[in-house]
This record gives sequence, structure tokens and C-alpha cells, in this order.
Amino acid sequence: MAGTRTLTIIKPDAFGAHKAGRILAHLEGQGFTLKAARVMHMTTEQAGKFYEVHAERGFFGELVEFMTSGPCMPMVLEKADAVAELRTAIGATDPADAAEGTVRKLFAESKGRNAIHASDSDENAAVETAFFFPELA
Ligand code: 3AN
Repeated sequence: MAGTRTLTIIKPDAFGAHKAGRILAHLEGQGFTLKAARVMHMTTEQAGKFYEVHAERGFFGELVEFMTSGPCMPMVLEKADAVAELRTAIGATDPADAAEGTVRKLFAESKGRNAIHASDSDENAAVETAFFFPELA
């Protein structure tokens, strides 16, 4: 059965542009409930660990540099079928391909600076939640 929790991060581009409140309001309007949130400035070590599945990808260095460029806002959100619902709500990785009304269409700048992360499976949601919110693990 699909889980009711997922992990999202408002990335440094959106957080730095003061879009965090609007993004959270947008998601609450779609039925997500905020379970936990924090503001942090990730170290290179933390960002590298968080994105280690992408370590071999050509954009890894750029991704780590971007994610450590300023504060970000990890959050745990709750809703029935949370992972799939949030993936739909954020839209495609590249905002140019994202559907109308999605977070990335509304708030993202580019494929690299794309405003928001969302877990892609229940397994990763659990791992990523434990990474930022060990008290919820
Ligand atoms: P998503 O965030 O939609 O799950 P992934 O898992 O393919 O996308 O990629 C993880 C992150 O890596 C993306 N959110 C994006 O910030 C970054 N990324 C993906 N592809 C590129 C790319 N071609 N150039 C720069 N950054 C990228």
C-alpha cells in the first residue's frame, strides 16, 4: 500500500527568492499537511550524501554546488498516496516540460534550478525523511 508521507525540499533558488511561503501554501491548497520543516544551509558533504545516487551523472558537481549555494527548506508532507501525489504536484524536472499549475511550472527557473525536490518512492521517502528528520524515522 502506498504511504502517506513524503519528503520535499524547497531548493536554494526558490528559498532565496522568498518563494517558500507561496510554495507551501500551494501544496497545502492541494491537500498536503505539513508534518515537519526546517531551514538549513547544506554542507558539500551533506548534499553529496543526499544525492549520492547521482554521483556518476555529469551534472553531479553542478547539483551539489547549487544545493549548497544557500539555505533550503526540507519538509515532510502528508497526504494519501503522498509520493505519487507530490510528484504530480511538482511537475517535470525541466520547468519547460512541466504541466500548467505545477510547482515547477509556477516557480522554477531551469532544469538545474528547479525550485523543489520530491522523493520518488516510498523507500526513498523513508531514507530522505530520516536524513533530515531523524526524530521521525
Ligand atoms: P527529479 O528532481 O525530477 O526527480 P532527477 O532525480 O532526475 O529529477 O534529478 C535530480 C536533480 O538533479 C534534479 N532535481 C535537478 O535539480 C538536477 N538535474 C537533473 N538533470 C539535470 C541536468 N541535466 N542538469 C542540471 N541538473 C540536473
